[in-house]
Order: sequence, then structure tokens, then C-alpha cells
Amino acid sequence: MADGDARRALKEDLARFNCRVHQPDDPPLFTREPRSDMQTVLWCWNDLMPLLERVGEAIRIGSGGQRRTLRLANPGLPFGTTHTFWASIQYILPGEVAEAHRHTANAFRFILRGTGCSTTVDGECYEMNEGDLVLTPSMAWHDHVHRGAEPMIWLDVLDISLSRSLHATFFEPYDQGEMQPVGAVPEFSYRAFGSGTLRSPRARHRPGINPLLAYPWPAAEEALERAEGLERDPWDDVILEYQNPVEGGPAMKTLGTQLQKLRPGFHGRARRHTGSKLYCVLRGHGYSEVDGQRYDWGPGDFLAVKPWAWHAHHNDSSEDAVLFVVDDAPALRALGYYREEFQADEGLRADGDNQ
Ligand code: 1HN
Repeated sequence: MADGDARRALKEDLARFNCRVHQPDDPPLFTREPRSDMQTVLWCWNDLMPLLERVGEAIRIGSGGQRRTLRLANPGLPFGTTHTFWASIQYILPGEVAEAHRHTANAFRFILRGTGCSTTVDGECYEMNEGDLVLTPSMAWHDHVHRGAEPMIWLDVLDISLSRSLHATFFEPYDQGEMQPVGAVPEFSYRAFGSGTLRSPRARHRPGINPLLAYPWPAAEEALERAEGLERDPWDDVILEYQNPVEGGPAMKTLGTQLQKLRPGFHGRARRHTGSKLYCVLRGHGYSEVDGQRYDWGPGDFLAVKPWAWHAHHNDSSEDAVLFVVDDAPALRALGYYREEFQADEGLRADGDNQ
């Protein structure tokens, strides 16, 4: 910067009036493409499971809406799994109650292991079984109670870093007991809206709000099997996004959720996009290449991919690999910041804005 000394000389005087000009040692304001402190990280189930058991012994669930969760903490960030969302593994023991509370952060649970636990979301009680996705939209009251015999394990994802960066954090413990009252119709939203194609003409919903709170595994698995009959996606093989069944589009406003199957012998092409992503391996083995580095994964592993990193997925095994995928694309799209590029056969295909 030719005028570096002049800029430095202004610094103190301007600061007295809460003003500044760009300083020679400031990091560049704009970069040609996204630069992120977030790191691409692989967490292995073989490491996580003993840690969960240790945490289960060491930590009691207290009152005031506390949870026992093992957070997937990105080493490149002060907090969070990515710069927008937190993924944690909740470990709840037989007989325990995770007391009711609510918060601004949008959240969901994807059940990994166990049976016998139920969650109540704004008065609707849902049994939680392996592979179920249950949503807790912003400011919905939620509590969990475990009546089963074995520890229950699920993935929690909350857009905490996003809501924190927008300075929009509210948190409220429920003050009328451990659990909220349960409505007369259990699983109301699933009964009214869950088929996705057939609906009572009298079922009401609020415009812009997904009325469906639960996406049970059997229907999701069946849809994924049916999608195998579609043309193979060169980047993702078979992939389906959880939808708002009434208005279309993603199930949550800020977080995208997808189910993906990589069939034996699949070698995906690379793509990159703004925003971050977390893969949770449900079944099978394979590997992903992210910015030239190979990450081998198997059941229970998690892979977080940083923004604008080239990534491609492969399955060299003889069995299907099934992944649950979380991203923040709905938030980026809503703001007009979503960009993606695909490695095509002919070379690079740049898609400016894939709204
Ligand atoms: C939370 O409220 C839950 O409600 C789970 O079960 C995980 C991680 C960080 C902050 C709040 C829950 C959480 C969380």
C-alpha cells in the first residue's frame, strides 16, 4: 500500500471518533473466493463410542434444560462443527429426562442407536427410532424422556453459530415442570402431513412454516430405494432431500438434510459450493476426496467439509453406503450467497447462482 504510512498516521485520531480506514496490515477485505478457518475433519465412531460412554459416566443431566452431548468441535473454529451449525451426539440413559426448554436456534435430531425414547415438540409426542429425523424449529418447546433399557444415541444439529453471529440468541428453560404437557393426538403433524402426497382438506398450516415435525425412517428408506430407479447422479449417485411437504423446498429454513446412497463401484465427480456440510455414515464403507486428501469412512463416522472445498465420494466396496447429509445451503440460498461448481466430464461447469 503506497499510502501505508498516511493510513497508519490516521489510525489513532480516527479511532477516537470510532472510525477507521483500512490499515496496511489488515487482512484483505475481499478475497477472490471463499476462505474459511473451518477445517475439513473426520471423526471416527471407534473414537467416539468410548468417549460417549465416558461422558455418560462422568456427566449427570441437571435441571434447567441441560443436555449430555458430545460436541463435534472443529479445530479451526472457536466453537461449532462448522461456522454455521453445531453437531453433537446426545447420549441419554434409561430413565433420564432431558428437561423442556426452547431456543432461537433451529434444531433437529437424527436417531443413530437405541429405542424407547420419545421427544415432545410443542406438545406433540414422537417415539424416536433408528433413522428417524425429528425437527425442533426455532422457539419450539422440546424435552426428551428415555423409557427404554439401553442408552439412546442421536445426532443433534443446531444452527447455533448462525444465530449467534446474527446476535439473535434466546434461550428459555420451561418453568412449569420437567416436561411440557403432551397433546391429545400423538404425532399429530405426521398423521396430518406425513404422507407428503395425501392430506386432509381441513389440515391447516401457517404459510412459510413447515408443519411436519417428523420424518420416520421406513418411509425415507423406501423413497431412497425407489430413487435408485432414477438416472444416476454423477456427483451423488442417489440423493434425496427432506422436504416441506406442503410448500416444497427444504424441511428447515436454514439447514438442509439429505439421504444419500452410494452404490458399489460408484466413483463420483467433484463439486464445490459455498457453505459447509456434514456427512454422517449410516451404513457401508467408502471414501471421500476433499481438496486432494482422502478420507476413508465407515458406519458411525462423521465428515465435515469446509466451504468451497472440492469434494467427491467413492464406494469401492461390494455393499451400498448410506449417508445422512446436513448442510447450510437453505440459509445461503435465502441470502443469495449460494454458489456451486461441478467437475463435469468435459471439465469445469461453473453455475453462478443455483437458486
Ligand atoms: C440442545 O438444546 C439439545 O434440546 C441438544 O436436545 C443439543 C447442543 C447445544 C446446545 C443446545 C436438545 C444441544 C442443545
